[in-house]
Amino acid sequence: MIKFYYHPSPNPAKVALFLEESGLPYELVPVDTRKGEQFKPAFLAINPNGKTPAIVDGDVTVFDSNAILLYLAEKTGKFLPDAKPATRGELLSWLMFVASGVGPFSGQAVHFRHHATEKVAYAHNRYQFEAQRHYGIVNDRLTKHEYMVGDTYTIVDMDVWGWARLVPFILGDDAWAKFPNVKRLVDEINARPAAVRANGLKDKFKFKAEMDDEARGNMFKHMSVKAA
Ligand SMILES: N[C@@H](CCC(=O)N[C@@H](CS)C(=O)NCC(=O)O)C(=O)O
Repeated sequence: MIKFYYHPSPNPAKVALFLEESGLPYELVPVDTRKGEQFKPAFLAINPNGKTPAIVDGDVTVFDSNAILLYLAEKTGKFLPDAKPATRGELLSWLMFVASGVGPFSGQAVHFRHHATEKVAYAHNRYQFEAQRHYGIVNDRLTKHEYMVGDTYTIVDMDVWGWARLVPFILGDDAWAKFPNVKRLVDEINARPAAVRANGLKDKFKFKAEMDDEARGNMFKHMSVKAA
């Protein structure tokens, strides 16, 4: 059975959604990142990057939410668009766009909006601007197409959903007004029974909720470890 290394946060949520959508049997393994469990040697052997999600499927180990989505889609043949080369090009492009753009810029936008221990206007403005720019591109895409790739719900929509559920937290309470088609997709996915089950996984364990000194020490290593 697939072991799914999970924390209730945006990147693991995408994998939770795929697993629930596909019906693949899996065992949930909690990794409490605010307590520093991502740095245990046993977990670093699975993901040297020390971040969730990761999966172990027999003798196959995959880390990074985007790699896991592609692996699981190819394994099951589910939630992929048609196999035409042109569509495959779109799938890979949008998957990498979310992996290298939407995810990292959303993460940094959240960091400087909510967590930075000093207010840094330059960093805040840069990451708010870049995160908004990325959601603008997704919104334009979803203005012309019902789903991100092809005419059907695929892993790219799941990939977008992981972070886009949190648009008001990332960009401010009024941000949805700028991205109505991203909201349409998020609302549609949130209403799916698999998404309700994926969202409910967080209640299966008691994860540390406080963002206190212990959590900051584990999540924001630059505060305690100097760069070489
Ligand atoms: N590119 C990775 C990013 C993974 C990532 O940043 N995971 C976060 C949760 S959303 C995490 O585990 N953070 C713990 C830490 O940074 O120590 C992916 O998409 O899986």
